[in-house]
Amino acid sequence: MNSAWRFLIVLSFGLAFLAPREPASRTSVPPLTNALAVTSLGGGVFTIDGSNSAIEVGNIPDLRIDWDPATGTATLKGVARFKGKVPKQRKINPDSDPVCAKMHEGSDFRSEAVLVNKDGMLRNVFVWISKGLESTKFPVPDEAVTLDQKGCRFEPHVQGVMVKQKIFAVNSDATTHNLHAMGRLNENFNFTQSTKGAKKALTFERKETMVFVKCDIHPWMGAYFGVVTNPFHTTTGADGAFELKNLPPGTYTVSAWHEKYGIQKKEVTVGDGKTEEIEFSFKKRRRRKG
Ligand SMILES: [Cu+2]
Repeated sequence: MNSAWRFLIVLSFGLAFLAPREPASRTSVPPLTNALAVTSLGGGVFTIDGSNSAIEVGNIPDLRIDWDPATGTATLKGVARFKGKVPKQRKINPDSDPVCAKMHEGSDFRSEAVLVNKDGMLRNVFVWISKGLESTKFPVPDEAVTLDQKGCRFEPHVQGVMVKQKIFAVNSDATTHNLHAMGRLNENFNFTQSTKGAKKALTFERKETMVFVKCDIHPWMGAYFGVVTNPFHTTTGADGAFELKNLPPGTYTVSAWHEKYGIQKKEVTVGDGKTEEIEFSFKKRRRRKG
């Protein structure tokens, strides 16, 4: 064995030791300190073997090229379908808060985890380009997104945002709400908004799909953010449809996530000026026997 090979083997072992690992639980990862931060910024990353299981080597310059909107000629669109018997959603009892109880008096107040329309289309599926745009640097959008607390729910229930994009947390209810983020890589902010009209600006600093936000006062309230590094993300509406427009032609992995039914990925190639259609199909996971 020559010395060059020996050097590479030693280097590989050393780097494998440093490589990020999937955290075993929400609490086991020190926030923002490990090599995942490098990946999350989407900066230039050296890989040892050229595969997707990248081994990162410290902080290196951002080698990405700036996004050129003139290249955005392609479209990906499709639907998220639900297969099987649609589960009945859990009924929510808001009586712990008289303001919430009053707002939902006489209504059928239920969980919005699984919303399927009469055509079997699934709502609140977060869809985004998860691979294929690593070499492009996208500006942070000027527009803010809003997470409203309205009718004792978070609105919207699922939405995407870019890293560092401004998020306004708003309270539209005449009662006190709390926003408690439960991300693994992002700061777990935790604050209350006690007056109607309260508004606070937030950002997520790290790529993370998904970040759960809950209200510690009303246990039925939950929302999800997909925090991504490109603007090609969306959430399926009541018709289960999605569309990603102004995409540069290329080959991409499109990911689709649902809070109960997990994540699905599809690889798709779309040409210059073309539209490709994709369908995601979600079904209830089987419980393992024994
Ligand atoms: Cu609340």
